[in-house]
Amino acid sequence: MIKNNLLLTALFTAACGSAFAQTESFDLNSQRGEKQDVNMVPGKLLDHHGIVVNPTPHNLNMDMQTWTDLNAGVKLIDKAGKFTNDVNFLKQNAKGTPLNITFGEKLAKKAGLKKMVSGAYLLTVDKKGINIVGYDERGAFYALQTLRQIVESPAAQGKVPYLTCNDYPDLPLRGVVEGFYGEPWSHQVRLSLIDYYGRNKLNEYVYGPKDDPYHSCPNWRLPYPPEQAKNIHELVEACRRNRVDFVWAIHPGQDIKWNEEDYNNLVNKFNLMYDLGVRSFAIHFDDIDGEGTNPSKQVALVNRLTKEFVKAKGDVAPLVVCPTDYSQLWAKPGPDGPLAIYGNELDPEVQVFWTGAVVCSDLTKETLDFVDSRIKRPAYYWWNFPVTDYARHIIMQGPTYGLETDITEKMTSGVLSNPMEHGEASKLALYGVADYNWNVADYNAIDNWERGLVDLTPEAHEAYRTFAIHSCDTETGYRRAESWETNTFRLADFSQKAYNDLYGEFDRVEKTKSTMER
Ligand code: 14T
Repeated sequence: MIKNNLLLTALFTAACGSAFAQTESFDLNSQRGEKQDVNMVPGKLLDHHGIVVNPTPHNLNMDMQTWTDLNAGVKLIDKAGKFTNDVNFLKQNAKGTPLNITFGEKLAKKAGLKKMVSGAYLLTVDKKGINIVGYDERGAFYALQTLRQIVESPAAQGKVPYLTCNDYPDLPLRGVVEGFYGEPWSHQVRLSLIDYYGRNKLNEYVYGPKDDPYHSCPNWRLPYPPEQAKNIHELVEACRRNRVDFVWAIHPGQDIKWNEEDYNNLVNKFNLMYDLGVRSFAIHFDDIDGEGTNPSKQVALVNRLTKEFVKAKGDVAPLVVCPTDYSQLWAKPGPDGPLAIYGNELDPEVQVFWTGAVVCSDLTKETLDFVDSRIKRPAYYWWNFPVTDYARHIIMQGPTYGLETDITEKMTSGVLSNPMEHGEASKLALYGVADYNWNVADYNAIDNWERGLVDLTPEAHEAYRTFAIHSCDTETGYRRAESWETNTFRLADFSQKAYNDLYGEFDRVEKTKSTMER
């Protein structure tokens, strides 16, 4: 539980648009200036001719006249022996269609992959069979996800059209931060979500639930109890299977002392996590006050850990850090401000989180310009959507939108979504986050939402849609379009038709629960 509930309630309300103060140091006027416009959802429904792939591939060319039937099975040729467990969606048969999987930079160049980045792949289906060349192992795994989605599409049913798919991700870091206040996700929900990340080509899961006492105060210095340690090891393994990087985050800032003892406490905890299999780490300095907020000390700590832990281990990824000034709402802009200190002093390999103009806000070039010029690197966008810890009455089910579609990897290293404490119910939003990160320019929020509803509830998508369309807006926080197909009912303009329409919709809403449970 949050220690200071009252303070946090005030914090949440302030952050997302009312007149309460966060702390004395925050500027109330700028908080009042926060927009409460409800923007319409961009995009439109497309016809996918029965073949649905998420995230939307770059360059998928299909010859719908010529198909290969895989119902008899495939003959797996997997020289590296890495994909035995990834082809379970196909029957295997020594006399079946050859499915050849290779990966590596050299092979990728030779095969003509369009972008030499982690996750890129070339998938072809022709008379010789199915051929996959990944830029790396992750890329080959993604090619299999594309193949699986095509084979499982309504128009395919175990067959696959001749095709070429020369595909790659636009943004390098794509994923989820379990970073909300409230009940952390259960182990089961986490495992289910990790599979979902893999299927949708998300590659990063930052573990940082605010109310895990071993992540934050008071127990960040202590080892996890055995049962929880075992679970974390299992999460690392699940991430490995899904080619997702598991990033374990620590939130030590509220009571950290800038001395040797606490430095050693931190390294000790990292070592315990390393022993559980963790190879990527983050340090969150958000939502704290006092000594811990000192940006020079934060930077010195992260640099020292980079040298004495990350580099010394040799197999640990560059660190990720969330500065205390993570939003433009209170970030001091000046040349000596915390972000400038990060820019001037922080090891250039370290990723830095940023939430945008306010705490829950749209991804814009404007806010990235602001932060990138100061931190001197592309920010890592911590997107506070669909998190609802500041509006706990709602299950957010609206379209994933509010992300400008001309953003490049030079401006952000990627979008990391902070979801609801309701993990399963967050999948619909993550379907969009995955799509956006992979193919920014083609992102179509409405179409993504419509596809997501069907993907998650193939047999009950109409009922799910009815529930979802009326469960989008926070009303006071990050405003979202809601009920956009329902006309406002005004008593003054009463007509039998208006009455019947509204009554019919209420009737459908009432039935969603029983339909979905069937
Ligand atoms: F680290 C950050 F980028 C961040 O967003 N931190 C928290 C996050 O854990 C929380 O889920 C999110 C949405 O409520 O916002 C941040 O928490 C806040 C921010 C505030 F401005 C809590 C209270 C605030 F007043």
